[in-house]
This record gives sequence, C-alpha cells and structure tokens, in this order.
Amino acid sequence: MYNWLQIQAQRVPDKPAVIFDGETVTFSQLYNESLKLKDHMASLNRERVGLFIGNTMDAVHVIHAAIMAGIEIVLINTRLTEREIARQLDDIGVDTVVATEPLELEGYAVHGMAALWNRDPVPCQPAAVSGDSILSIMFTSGTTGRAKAVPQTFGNHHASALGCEDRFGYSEGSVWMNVNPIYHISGFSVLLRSVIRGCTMVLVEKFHEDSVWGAVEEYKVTHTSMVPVMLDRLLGRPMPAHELQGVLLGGAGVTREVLRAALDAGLPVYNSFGMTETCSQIVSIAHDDPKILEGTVGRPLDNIEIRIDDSNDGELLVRGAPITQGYLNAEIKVSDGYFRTGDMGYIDADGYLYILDRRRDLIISGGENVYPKEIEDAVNMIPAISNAAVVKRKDAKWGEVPILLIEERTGMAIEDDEIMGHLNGLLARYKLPKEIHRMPRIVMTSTGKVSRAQNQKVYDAKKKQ
Ligand code: S0N
Ligand code: MG
Ligand code: MG
Ligand code: MG
Repeated sequence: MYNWLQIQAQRVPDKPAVIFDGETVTFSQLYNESLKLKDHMASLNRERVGLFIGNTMDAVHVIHAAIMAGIEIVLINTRLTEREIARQLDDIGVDTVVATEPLELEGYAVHGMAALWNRDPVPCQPAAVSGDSILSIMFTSGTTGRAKAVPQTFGNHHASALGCEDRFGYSEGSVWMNVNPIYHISGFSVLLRSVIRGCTMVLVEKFHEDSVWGAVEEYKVTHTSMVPVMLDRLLGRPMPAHELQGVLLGGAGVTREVLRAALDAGLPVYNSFGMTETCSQIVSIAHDDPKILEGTVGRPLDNIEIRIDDSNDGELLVRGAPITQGYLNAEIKVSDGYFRTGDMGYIDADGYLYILDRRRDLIISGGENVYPKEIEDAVNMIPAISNAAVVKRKDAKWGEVPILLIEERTGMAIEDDEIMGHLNGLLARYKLPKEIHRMPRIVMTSTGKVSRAQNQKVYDAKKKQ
C-alpha cells in the first residue's frame, strides 16, 4: 500500500511523473532510475541519512531510492550554516549525508551523486514498511533555541495527501507545480502527493516571480502551493492565460490585501494552516467560500479534529492521522490525544478557525521560522553585550523580520557590523536581525527570562516616536 511509486509505474508507466528543466520523466522511468539508485543508497549502510538537496531531478531520485531502501531521510534546510546543520544531525545520530548541492561539513561522510553511483551496490529488497514506519524527518525550530526533529511516517504522509486532495480538489489528471523547497514539508508533500495519486509534478528549481506564470502556461499547470510572500511577488506580474484550478497558500499568515488582490486577479486561492508536525495543511478554506476574506484559515480537513483550550489562552489543539506522534529529541505536548500546537486561536459558530497569534515568540520571515532564542544565544556570546532580546516587526518584503535589542556592558561598546559579522557565521542569513537597537536595559521576567511581550512593547513604542 505504501510503495506508491511502484504502483504508479505499473498502473500508468508512460505518464509524466516529473517535469524538470524542460525534461519529462515518466512514472516507469522514475521508478527504474530510483530502483537502480536504491542499492547504492543501501550500500551506505545507514538506517537514517541526511539529504542536502535542491529542487532537482537528482533529489527526486534520491528520495525515492531512499524510500525503497527503507532508509529514513533527514531533510536539511540548505540555507542553514554548517554549525546549525551539525547540531541538528548530531542530535539524532546522523553521520552520513547525501548531497546533490555543494556542501562542506567537517566530520561527516558527505556523498555527492557521482560518489554514490561509484559505490559498490548492495542489492536490497524494497523495504517492508507499515504506516508507522518513519519516512522522513524534518527539523522545526523551537522556543528553546534548539530545533526539534519531527518524524513523519508513511501513514502521516498518506493521510495528509488524502486530506489535501479531498479539500483542494486535485486528482489524477492534475499537474502540480512545486515551487517550494523540497526540504520543507511545503515542497516535500507535493512530491509525495504526485506519487500517491499518480499526477504530474512540475518541479521548479528556484522560485522566481518572472518565470512562474510562464511555467503555468507552458505545462498547463492546474494546481500549485506557495507561501504568501511568493504570491505577493507574483501579483505584480501579468497573469497567465492558462487557468489554474487551485493555488494553496500556507506557511505564514496572509494579509487580507494580498488575498483580495489574488481573488480580483481571478486566482482560485485557498488559504490554509499547517505545520511540519502536521505534515502540511490540516485546515483550509477555498476561494469561493464566503468567509475567505474574514481572516479565517477555514475548516479542518475531513481527517482532522480541532479544539481550543480556553484554560490556556485559547491554544489550538489538533488530532488526526497526519499528525506526528512525537519528536525524536524533545517532549511533545499532547492532551487527550490532541497535539498542542502552541498557536492561539478561536473557532466560530460555523466551525471556522481563526489564528490570533502564532506561537507567541515565533517570527515567520518569508515562510521560514525564526525563534528569538536562537539569535539571542548567538548574540550573548559577544563579550561587550550583557543581554539581548529579539523582537519582531512587520515587513513589506518578508511579512515579519527579527529585530535585535542589546544592552552593552558598562564601559564597553560594539559596532553593528561587528555584531553582524559575528552572527553571520553562526546563523542562516534569513535569521539575521534587520535592525539593532541599544537599550538602557532589557526587560526580564520575575524568573529571570527575557520578557518577550515587554521588550516588544518597548520596541513598538520606540518605533512610534
Ligand atoms: C520566498 C523565498 C523563495 C525567497 O527566497 P529568494 O528570493 O529565492 O531568495 P534568494 O535569492 O535565495 O536570496 C536573496 C536574499 O534573500 C534572503 N532570504 C531568502 N529567503 C528569505 C526569507 N525567507 N527571509 C528572509 N530573508 C530571506 C537571502 O538570505 C538573501 O539575502 P542575503 O544576500 O543577505 O543572504 C524563500 O524564502 C522560500 O522558498 N520560502 C518558502 C519556504 C517554505 O516553503 N516555507 C514553508 C514552511 N512551512 C511548511 O512547510 C508548513 C506549511 C505547509 O505545509 C505549506 C506551506 C506553504 C504552502 C503549502 C503548504 C501545504 O500545506 O501544503
Ligand atoms: Mg525504516
Ligand atoms: Mg524551519
Ligand atoms: Mg532571489
């Protein structure tokens, strides 16, 4: 049941499975190539392997080869620094990485594609998997500053695809354009939906607002998904003549203006809510729903139950087959079988969910999650700084961006570019603060932690001056 690619290769062998860089690969070709690579992957002799991949055909083959070999794949965000990647891999005992993109990672066995093909293959049978077998592991940053490893099982992914299909309305005849990084669930889920349903994926190597609509016309794309900043950039371009059937938005909150502009342009947008832990969207709303402009992310998919915990500031709790069972390196918060998302919201009388506040201290920049603690920890390594707080502000380009407040040690001073120079080697560039402000003091809570809310207030007041 979970050997999806094999099933499609038998059922629709000559149908386009992937279109990449102008080339079409059929389901039988995809299956046969991945099958050849499977034994090379098996020769790595690891149960769990890191993948440092771009949106390329090689990456698609590696993913299917690993799945067939029964290897758990750990998806690495290619924007991270070497230090960030090493921390994640160490945390879950990964010492081997397959890289389709250039990667320097000292202390790890890194295999490029050529090196992989050169290994002596170790013939292995397709893995026998069950719904509970782990297919993929993705990291999501957390409040503590340490990224949490989220295992996603075959059952999670399968349920997620069926739930999405049902609401978003794609089917076997659909052509999905994938502009999201496949190391995120936003992009990875499109890759799996294609083999689970047997529809075609048009894989885009790098999102660019000048070329997306052209690809929609050229390949007669019917469905696509993206983060709101991508849609915002695309709205400035002439619309494609070919009619899309669905544009799924997720990964960050979308403003009413962007939604309205998309609807005015005739785009069938769906807004949604989802997380790495939920294996992509679990709540969504269609373009023709009268409530689409009311600030709601919609109703739960058929295989999802949602609930609000009024005893905890209205925290959103969710339950269903797509949701992860637990982190590999942290405690998961669950109540009565419901996963505690950490996000705050409410549900109206018709069952529509409104998100009021994403995890209180989470900053979402262009669809990438940034937690203040990660940046603060890196800043606090600087001797001239006695304390630091990271807050956020709205940003026209990225939605939200991190802002750094620092308290200099008495008698010491430090320039902005020195601070940035220090952070640059430690943190992915999308985590770098967009402003630095020197404060007389950083507000702390009674328990000695940085007070997120108070420092945010101080910053907001300063901005208004
Ligand atoms: C928006 C993207 C494409 C922007 O990247 P771009 O323009 O390609 O940047 P580069 O040319 O690489 O770099 C230019 C400069 O911009 C900096 N930069 C890049 N990205 C960011 C960023 N996000 N924030 C701040 N700065 C950024 C670069 O660093 C560079 O600057 P310098 O020169 O200083 O280094 C890109 O950010 C992108 O691909 N974003 C999307 C990521 C994503 O997919 N996130 C979603 C994660 N969430 C989930 O997967 C769960 C929800 C979900 O499943 C879902 C989400 C979306 C859609 C559907 C679903 C679903 O449910 O199916
Ligand atoms: Mg396994
Ligand atoms: Mg992330
Ligand atoms: Mg760019």
